[in-house]
Amino acid sequence: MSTGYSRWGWNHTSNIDWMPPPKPMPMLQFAIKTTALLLVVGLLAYFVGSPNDPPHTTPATLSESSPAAPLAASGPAKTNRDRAICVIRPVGDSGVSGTLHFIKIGDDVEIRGVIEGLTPGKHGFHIHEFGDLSDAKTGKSAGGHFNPTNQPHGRQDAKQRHVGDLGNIEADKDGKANIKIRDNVIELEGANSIIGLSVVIHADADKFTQPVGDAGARVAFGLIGVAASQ
Ligand SMILES: [Cu+2]
Ligand SMILES: [Zn+2]
Repeated sequence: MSTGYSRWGWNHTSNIDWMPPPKPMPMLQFAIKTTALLLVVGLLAYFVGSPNDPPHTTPATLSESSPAAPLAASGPAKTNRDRAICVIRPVGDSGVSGTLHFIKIGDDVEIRGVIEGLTPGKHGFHIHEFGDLSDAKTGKSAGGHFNPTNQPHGRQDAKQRHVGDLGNIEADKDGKANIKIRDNVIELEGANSIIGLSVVIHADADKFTQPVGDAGARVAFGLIGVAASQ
């Protein structure tokens, strides 16, 4: 055995030998010694620690993790982006509220729902660019019309329109609007996705004038989110 290896042991002499190194210890030798020491400490900790609770930890860990495994395997791995929902809440004290469902049908998205508390007649109905409902006094936090393609404002069926331009909804004499609008511009995925944005309902009719249709104040809005179920 060489001198270097003889210092490896855990005997008294070798310890004394390297504790106050008479000459600078070669880095490799130091590293080996440190590693060996850590290894021994680690192994000791392992062998001392594990017999204390052997039957408990191992099966417990197994039984805790085993229910999670089938859950993860059978859980919804797909993205559920063919339905969205928007709960409409009043802006200010308008009292306008309702729920809208967005259903992907082929290349279209159909919007269905009922809005109540409106004044009878037509009301501008748009997707606005932010899902920010923090300003419920004016609705301004929702930003402007969703316009990712940088087009002028327009009718729903116009060639040029904001993606968010969905025309008007119409309330009956009781202030109730039954909504069924089919659109082939808005989407629930991709560049024209409206998920995370907002629906804004206006006090007046959208007159399709520039820049945003002159539909007046915002009377209700809601955040568009992924729907919970199919
Ligand atoms: Cu609007
Ligand atoms: Zn617009």
